[in-house]
Amino acid sequence: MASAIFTDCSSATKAVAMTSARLPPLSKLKDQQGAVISPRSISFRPNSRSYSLLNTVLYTTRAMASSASLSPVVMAEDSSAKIIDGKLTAKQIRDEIAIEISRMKESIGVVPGLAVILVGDRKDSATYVRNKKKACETVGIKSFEVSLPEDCSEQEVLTYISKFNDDPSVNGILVQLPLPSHMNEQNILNAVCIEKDVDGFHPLNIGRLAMRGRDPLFVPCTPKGCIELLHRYGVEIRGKRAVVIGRSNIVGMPAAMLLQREDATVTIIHSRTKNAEEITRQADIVIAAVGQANMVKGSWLKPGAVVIDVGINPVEDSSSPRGYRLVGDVCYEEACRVASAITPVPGGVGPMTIAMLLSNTLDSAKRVHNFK
Ligand code: NAP
Ligand code: LUD
Repeated sequence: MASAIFTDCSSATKAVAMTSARLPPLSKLKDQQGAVISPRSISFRPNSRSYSLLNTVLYTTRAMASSASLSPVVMAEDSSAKIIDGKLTAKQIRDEIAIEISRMKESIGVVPGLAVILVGDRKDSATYVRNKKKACETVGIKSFEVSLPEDCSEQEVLTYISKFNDDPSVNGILVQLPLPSHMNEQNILNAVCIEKDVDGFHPLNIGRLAMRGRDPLFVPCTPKGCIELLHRYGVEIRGKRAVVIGRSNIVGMPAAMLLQREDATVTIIHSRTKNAEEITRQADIVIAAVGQANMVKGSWLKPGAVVIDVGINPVEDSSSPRGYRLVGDVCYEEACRVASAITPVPGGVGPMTIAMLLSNTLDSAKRVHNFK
């Protein structure tokens, strides 16, 4: 019977039944190094079955100056994949941004402003917007929030966008997606002026991202966060084979473009792709942005691959106070045994999305005030 092979990497529904009983909790992850060495470079070991990392070269940038306060690298007890810690990295980035914003305030007397428009009452969207607002506060960005009811008109949203386009204290405008189905997403995204398009979703910004020799004013936050993690963890992209699973406008497609701009050889997998497993197994870098809990199994991965799991999927979990917990698109426990490094869910790409939004908003304010 199917239940005999249930693991936490079964489908979402199956995962529910077995989760708490079979999984070592994250609290059992053990610290293998005493010293702070994260982030460090991760090398690909395509033919190795002993998945430990090579080069533990320290990554020393100004960004890392604050790393003295980081906790040591943690590795899962029963595996050797390095955990790419998005929560920690996002905190470092927020600290860097806060310093820049203080410098800006002292020097020219202004702080960046971000306007967020939320339509409807989706719980997940409300959580993300609340977290974005909180993150703005921690770094010194002034936030403006508009919450509109589910049944408001497209025109009302457009009116707010126009008002924020004209407001010089607003440097970034974000319309939280998805929008209610009666609205035309394209009309709304097109209305944000490209100089304030901190989501990077305007077709002009996406077009520039796609073209060689052109640069967008802003890069979409989630894919930018994925690449930032690869950079900060010293993962080489140039010349590597990358597979992006998913081709959405907000994650998969721009992630593939970014990887290509970094000289990776990129394959995109989507719902009509045949042999997704086989194609994924050729990749040195896998970015999964599908929205299917635990779809990518350990057997889909080349030993030593670096895995960035964008997926955020709620699965029922009666042992959790919320009644559910979040899992990625990648079966984490299996992938940990094969990959050389992996992002967890939660605590991986999600916090980076918000950090990149702050970064884009700061860049926007710097650009308009010609502040270096
Ligand atoms: P989306 O718009 O639904 O796109 C999903 C993509 O996956 C589509 O391109 C779809 O193919 C493809 N796909 C679906 N089922 C597939 C299958 N069985 N095999 C191969 N490809 C398949 O989703 P999204 O907005 O990109 O989000 C994807 C996931 O990332 C979700 O879990 C979302 O919650 C999460 N997310 C996380 C963050 C973050 O900050 N961590 C940000 C955004 C999204 P087709 O194009 O052929 O339909
Ligand atoms: N729309 C986004 N819609 C949804 N997770 C996000 C997101 C933070 N216009 C616009 O912010 O960039 C956007 N622009 N998106 N998303 C998803 C997408 C949008 C998703 C997750 C998180 C932003 C996040 O912080 C936490 C984590 O992964 O650790 C978990 C949060 C929790 O619910 O516990």
